[in-house]
Amino acid sequence: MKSSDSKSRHLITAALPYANGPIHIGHLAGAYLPADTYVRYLRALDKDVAFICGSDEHGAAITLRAKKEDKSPAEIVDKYHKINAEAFADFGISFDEFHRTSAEIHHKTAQDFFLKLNEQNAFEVKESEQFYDEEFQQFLADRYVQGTCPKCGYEAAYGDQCESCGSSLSPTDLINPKSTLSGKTPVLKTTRHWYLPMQNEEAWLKDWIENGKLEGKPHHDPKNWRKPVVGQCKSWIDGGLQSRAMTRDLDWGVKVPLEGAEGKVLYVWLDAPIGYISATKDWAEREGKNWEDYWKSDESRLIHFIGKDNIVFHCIIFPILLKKHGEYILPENVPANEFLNLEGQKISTSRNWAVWLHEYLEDLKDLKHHKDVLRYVLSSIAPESKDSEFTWGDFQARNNSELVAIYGNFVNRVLVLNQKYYEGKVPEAIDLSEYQDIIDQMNAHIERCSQNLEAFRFRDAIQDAMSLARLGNKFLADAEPWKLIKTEPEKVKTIIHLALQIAANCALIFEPFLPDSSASLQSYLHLEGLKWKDLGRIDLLKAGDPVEKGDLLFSKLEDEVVEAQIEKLKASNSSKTEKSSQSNSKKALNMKEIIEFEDFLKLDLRLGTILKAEKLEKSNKLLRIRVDLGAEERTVLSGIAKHYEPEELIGRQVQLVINLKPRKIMGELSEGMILMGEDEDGKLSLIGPDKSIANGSAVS
Ligand code: B3M
Ligand code: ZN
Repeated sequence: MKSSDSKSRHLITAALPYANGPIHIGHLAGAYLPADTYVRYLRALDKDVAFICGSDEHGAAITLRAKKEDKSPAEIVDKYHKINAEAFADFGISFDEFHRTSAEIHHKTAQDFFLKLNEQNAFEVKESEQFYDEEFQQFLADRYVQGTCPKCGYEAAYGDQCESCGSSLSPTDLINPKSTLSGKTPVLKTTRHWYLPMQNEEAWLKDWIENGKLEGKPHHDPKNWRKPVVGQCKSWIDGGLQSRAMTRDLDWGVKVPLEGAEGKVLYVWLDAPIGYISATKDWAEREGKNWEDYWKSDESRLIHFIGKDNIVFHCIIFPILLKKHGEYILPENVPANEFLNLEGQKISTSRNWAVWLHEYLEDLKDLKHHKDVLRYVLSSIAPESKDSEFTWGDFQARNNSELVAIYGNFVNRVLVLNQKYYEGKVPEAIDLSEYQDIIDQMNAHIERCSQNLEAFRFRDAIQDAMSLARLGNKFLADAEPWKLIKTEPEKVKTIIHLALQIAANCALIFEPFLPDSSASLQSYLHLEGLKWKDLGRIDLLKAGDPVEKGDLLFSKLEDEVVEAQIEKLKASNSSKTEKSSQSNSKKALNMKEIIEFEDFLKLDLRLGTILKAEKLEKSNKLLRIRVDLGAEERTVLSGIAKHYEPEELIGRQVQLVINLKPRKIMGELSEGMILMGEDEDGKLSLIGPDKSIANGSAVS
């Protein structure tokens, strides 16, 4: 039996993105695009589906962002919730609900859930010493502490996780911990929290993950889970689970609804997954449905689409909470994706190394069906079994040589020929028997596509759909109806008839993947109300039915557009490098040997103003520079001709070493050295004073 037939209701969730920044292609490829494709497939199967998502508006990710933007957390979540909700809607991610965890119904749902667990004694209340920032008078949970990772030595690891090696950490594991609020070393202070003793749950979790069994009964087929997901879970369980605090000392979040817990909120990773439940309630109320049919019934299947960094929360912690609560179903599958890299580097928000969805939608809007193009590329390179890579060159190639040259070309050709030969009316099929092999191949591609969708293999599934378009394109090219139209008009009718049926099948099979272009094609063909079960039919169009000539489905992407995107990426990245190289203290400094203070004092450093600068005829590197040092003027030769035009330098104040032994360079005497900053790529930059200061003043 197909997994989609095993239950009558489908609850599909996509990770709630933090409302602390915009959505980029990594997020899309990780969770939202595969989820949307799957949901569209289920709807085409006429299934009862709830597609649930929303903004995650709590946790340190939000409060730290607020601090950075000098806004309140509420302003931050309002801003990014709006941006992201709009970008998802514009892109055609077809959520039934895009909720937010700041909603009242969510606070209530999360608190009730917590209370029920507390009544069942699911938590241990423990006192422990935690980091505290005395200056800000705040406990420092998770991302509020940074320090050196004890596992890999990365110096900017967070208190909950090292982003370099992926280890999960406690703040007190960090070497040389610093508060991210004050930058100071925190002190330890006693506090009380509610802990989930996860070590007590290992046995059933192991049976559930490894054998797909729950309380001895089959729950899901473990073979359907992705290997990296099962692998990560197993290594967590085998490494031994520990008690994890489910509350935090923070003033932003869902308040712990207990006496004596003032100033405490629920841990964001307790509250956020419950967000799926509150969002479902909100949707059900609006749609006149019963939310419990989706969360508490054996007739419902729960599927979580996430990125790999969320695996432990969705496969271990949330299932423990759901099971302890007692009334909820557990996920049937968690098809987590690996990471998408961009042009050879990790996507990074802080370095602005990303393709932002809202910017893509604007920048590429002249490209025909540009949303579908991004969907096509991201599905084709989906990081399902390992990390994958987005490059603009590959994006262009897939648009031009697949969408334009194969699918678009096929559809356009058959529609134009049909217009030309039959005034846009579907011709009769005189004898299809000669083409049985084509029909068989068509059905094979459709069958494979369905199987791949059932197994969450979107990368293969979209290629099956493209194989159908390729089949149509090749069929038309090989049959060459334009050569036969005079001599064998009956045969040409059959060819065009069959090609139109293949185009109609393309319009259906591509719908979950490329909804916009599919809708255009369906409108050209006047197809309405067809479903996935209609795929494979060769009577989707009847002889005599009118069809339009339509527009080209896709357009060529020119080099300039691609180059502009690459430039944009590099430019925004380099404007941030200054910051990132400071925070990325991991990079070796390659420091020279230690010197004595006396050695340093030997240098005579002064400030001077450039009076004159000119190129040296014999050199393309050197400039001859005349500098005013107050009491005297000097001529210095400096190797900055490639970095500055002489005119730019006049009037600039610079730092010089004035007691360097005069040197002859290319026959001319240089009486000092101008100090310069030099980056990794050898780019030079003058180092002037912050305010103007008398020429000849000492630098020390
Ligand atoms: N907001 C983490 C993330 O964006 C988190 C997911 C919550 S899903 C319940 O990676
Ligand atoms: Zn590490």
